[in-house]
Amino acid sequence: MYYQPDIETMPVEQLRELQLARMQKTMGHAFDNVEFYRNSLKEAGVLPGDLKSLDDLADFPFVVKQNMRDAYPFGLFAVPQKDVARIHASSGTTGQATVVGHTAADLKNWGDCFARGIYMVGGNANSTIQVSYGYGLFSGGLGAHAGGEAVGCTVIPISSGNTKRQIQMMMDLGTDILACTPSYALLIADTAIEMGYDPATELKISAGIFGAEPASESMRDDIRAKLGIQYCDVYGLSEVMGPGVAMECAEGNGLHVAEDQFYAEIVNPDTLRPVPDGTYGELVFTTLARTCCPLVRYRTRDVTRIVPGTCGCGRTHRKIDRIVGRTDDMLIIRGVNVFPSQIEQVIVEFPEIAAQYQIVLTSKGPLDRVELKIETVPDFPFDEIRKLEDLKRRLAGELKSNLQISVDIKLVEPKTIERSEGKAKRIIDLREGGRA
Ligand code: DLL
Repeated sequence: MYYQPDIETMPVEQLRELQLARMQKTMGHAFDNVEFYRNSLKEAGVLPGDLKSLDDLADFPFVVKQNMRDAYPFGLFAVPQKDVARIHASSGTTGQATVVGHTAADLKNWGDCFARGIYMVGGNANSTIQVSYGYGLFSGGLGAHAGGEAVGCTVIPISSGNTKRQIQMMMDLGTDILACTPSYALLIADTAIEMGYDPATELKISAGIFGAEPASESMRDDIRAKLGIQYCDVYGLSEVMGPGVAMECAEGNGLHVAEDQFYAEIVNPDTLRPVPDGTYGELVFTTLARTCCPLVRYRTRDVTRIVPGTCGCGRTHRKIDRIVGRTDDMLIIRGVNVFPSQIEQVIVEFPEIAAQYQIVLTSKGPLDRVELKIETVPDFPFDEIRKLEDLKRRLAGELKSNLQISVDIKLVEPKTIERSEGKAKRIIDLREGGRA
């Protein structure tokens, strides 16, 4: 079942034609209405008319987050203020926040994109969706909310927080679909278990739409098992729209990009040239239908690849793999490049430890010290020193041989690492000049 079958299963050739026509229109709209684009295209020696094929896009200049900061607040808006229906903003922990506007038409498209994901998990107008993403300037709450309303679901706009009440509502109102960050899903599951429920059998919930942060395979498995649900990974970013830019169907193995709305490229982060399908690189988006803030080649900094081949679900839109890291998240530890996802790959091989971890980076003289703080699983005999030491030694050995760096392991008891109701903080960089 598809939410918009004609669009979602459009023959590929027709889809590419639609993308090109929309891209040309977007380029013209951006050029005509946004001074930033007129300048950046001129500097790069291209004009909207030079875009004659999708491949020509590679000759156009990029937009980066700093451009958006510099344009604060309205510099990248392409419509008059009377047409701006809503504003969202990114939290901006460092530097200037960025604001993004949406026209009524943009908001309608957004709701439709997220609604496709609700169908991917078997939802429909009979479903009750509990939206436990934060509401407000963050795009999670209102984005998922719009999807639920577009489908005609019963929407519970509970926002994040007050976890026991979340569980009570799920029980009392018969929630079918939960939408929140993966870390919050795990906190909800663990809290339900603590309250004496078996969420997998006692809650009606059949699916979760989880995103806004990376989740390792083991964390996804943990959530799936504890809640007994289909896991749908939802990707998005406020600059490009919000949740629903790409969503994972029941086949798994990647997220379908809403290709009628967004054109995805994967570029080599060093050369900035597009790479072939299947190769990892930085994800770049060009919006195809946005009117308020059209974006041409926005560098997301997220690292993924296009999953080659077709999907068994019948949708023709290309899939991206789950996000494996960010080009700016890459840790440089004693000169070695390390992505947090590489550490996760090692962790999953150890059944004695849980998916909850934190990486703490400190300086030890001129050297970086890396500590991996990680929880053991509840049935691990935490008071048996010999077993603890043995586990530490094996884990450190495995990390050393996979990542070429020494990591101090600090095993902690279950439920000691702080849980998050929004995005989890997994990296704590306390090095001089680090991103604390
Ligand atoms: O996090 C939008 C969103 C809300 C997506 C709810 C999904 C669900 P921002 O706050 O602008 O927007 O953060 C965007 O979060 O560039 C990624 O690095 C990360 N991110 C988002 N979704 C995923 C995901 C929202 N499914 C940034 N997997 C992005 C991994 C994700 N990382």
